[in-house]
Amino acid sequence: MKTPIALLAAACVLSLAACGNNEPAMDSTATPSPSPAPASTEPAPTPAETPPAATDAGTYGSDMPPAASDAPAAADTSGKPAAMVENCKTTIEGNDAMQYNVGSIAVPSSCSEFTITLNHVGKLPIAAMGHNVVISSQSDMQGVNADGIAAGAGAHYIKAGDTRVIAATEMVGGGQSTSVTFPVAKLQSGGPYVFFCSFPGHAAMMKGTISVG
Ligand SMILES: [Cu+2]
Repeated sequence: MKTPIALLAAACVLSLAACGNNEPAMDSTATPSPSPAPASTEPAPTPAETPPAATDAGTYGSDMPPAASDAPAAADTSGKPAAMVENCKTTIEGNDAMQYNVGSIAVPSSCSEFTITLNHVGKLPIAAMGHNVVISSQSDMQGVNADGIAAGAGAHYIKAGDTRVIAATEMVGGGQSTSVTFPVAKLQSGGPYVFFCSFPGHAAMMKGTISVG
């Protein structure tokens, strides 16, 4: 679909007179508008039309989408909201669609300890859709997760004595809750830090950032 737009833009460049005036060439439904602005914003079906078409059409070409994918790996690529934090505690949810309801947790620096409660709001049993919350540095996440999976369900998918684990809840199934409290000082060196679910296959989707600030 981008080629026709590009051609259209090119056509506009070639015939500035046609594009510059207020003739709604493509827009049969537009109400008559006295607006002096280039009236191309209303009928435009794609972002390619939003920049000033006359000057930029040639240089912008097709790469208009925002560069969200270039964000650092630790960023909240999920687009999920931040957790609600109150009294040095937060409650987050996991569901049967293998998702947390938040993408980040901001721990107030005034807290000496912090508590995370996980409510599994789904219905599936722990063996099929277990969830937990594990905190580690971002760089340790993959190793903690891999070793946790190797440790198995009986170990709640956390390797016993794993010193890379800053905090971890138990694994819970649908309708269950669990929580963990940990010293905030553990998050104040060597970050960035992440939280994730160590159930096999879940960390790819169930992860977020946790930071003190
Ligand atoms: Cu999970």
